[in-house]
Amino acid sequence: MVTDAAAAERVAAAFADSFGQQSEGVWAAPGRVNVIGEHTDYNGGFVLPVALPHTIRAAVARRDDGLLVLASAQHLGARAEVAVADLEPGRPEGWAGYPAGVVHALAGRVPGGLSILVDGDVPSGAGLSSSAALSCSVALAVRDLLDLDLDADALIDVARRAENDFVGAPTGALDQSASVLCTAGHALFLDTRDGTREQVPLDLAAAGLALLVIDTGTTHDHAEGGYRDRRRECERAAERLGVDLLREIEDVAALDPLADGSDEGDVLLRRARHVVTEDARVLQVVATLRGDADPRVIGPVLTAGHESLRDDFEISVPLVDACVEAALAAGAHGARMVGGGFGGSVVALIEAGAADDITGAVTERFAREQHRAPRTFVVIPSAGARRLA
Ligand code: GAF
Repeated sequence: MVTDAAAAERVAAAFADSFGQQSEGVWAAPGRVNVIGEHTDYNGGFVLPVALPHTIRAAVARRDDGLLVLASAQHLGARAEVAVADLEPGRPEGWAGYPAGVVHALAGRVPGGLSILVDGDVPSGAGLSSSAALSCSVALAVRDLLDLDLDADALIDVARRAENDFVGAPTGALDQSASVLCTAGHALFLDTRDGTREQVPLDLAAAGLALLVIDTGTTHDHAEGGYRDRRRECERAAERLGVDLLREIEDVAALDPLADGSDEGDVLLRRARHVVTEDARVLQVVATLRGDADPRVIGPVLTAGHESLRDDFEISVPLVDACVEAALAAGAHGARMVGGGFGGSVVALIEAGAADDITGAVTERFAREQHRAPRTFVVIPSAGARRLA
């Protein structure tokens, strides 16, 4: 992990190399790991993310030729150049779509053009929200540089629209909210229905504990299609229950009308049951963190979240299940998949000194499955999006 100062220096130097001029500033936004509250955001429910120390950094300067020119330290040679006035959803594609989507979402408020170089260390394809870190770093940069009147909620909305409307990824606002709103030493308890939030102190080290992220290194092609299907199923379940959002259902007994004996009814019941029970799990974890109970009791709640995502929401994959099993067998208090699903990372609540043993156990299990060793790191609850230079 690099310090903010070293990261700023590195991206400013890469900008100068790439554009032959100095940048006007450097901004950063973090990836996230969600402690609990998965697939609740687009249902108006609760989430509890923590910002990672891993960030995407954007060095930016204004231009006067109307062009948006995008470069990336991770994709050298893949420069994208398009007139701001010609931006339209879907073009440019790939990583450049996220910063382009942000500029598009601010259409009419970006006079002239912009040169942007991005650099970062949020693992991509790992369910740790590298794309929201990218969108949020650029959104913050453009706001500050052009002195736009956008508060944190408006910034989150610009970054979410870049992903939904420009890139075409039908996400909720969990990742963008985490990237903008999280603060060091805290988990962000967010009610996605009305935006109410609370910074919940998260000092697991004081209890001799740690959160370990295990990036399984697996992603699946159907992740986006699967995500879209789940979102539609939740909307359909809400419609059949006569509510706007599944968040309005607080008791699983209220889901009974979905069980009409049809296959569709069974699927919708299980999808909705995940959302309703997951909201309850977020509230349970927050109550534990606010009180003086031993945080080890959170472990089984995380594992129950995994079982619900695996069995009711059906978005886990065998390698991720194997990772959770191996971590639990090696002594983790709880473990669950994080993010959109169909691969990515697992988060485990462990004793502070157990990271090497648990990494070793998962590595051994992966070797048996003919899979390369996972990448792991202990989570340090870090700061949200900020200006570095
Ligand atoms: C992805 C999405 F981008 C989020 O909005 C959220 O739905 C998450 O999956 C699941 O909790 O990260």
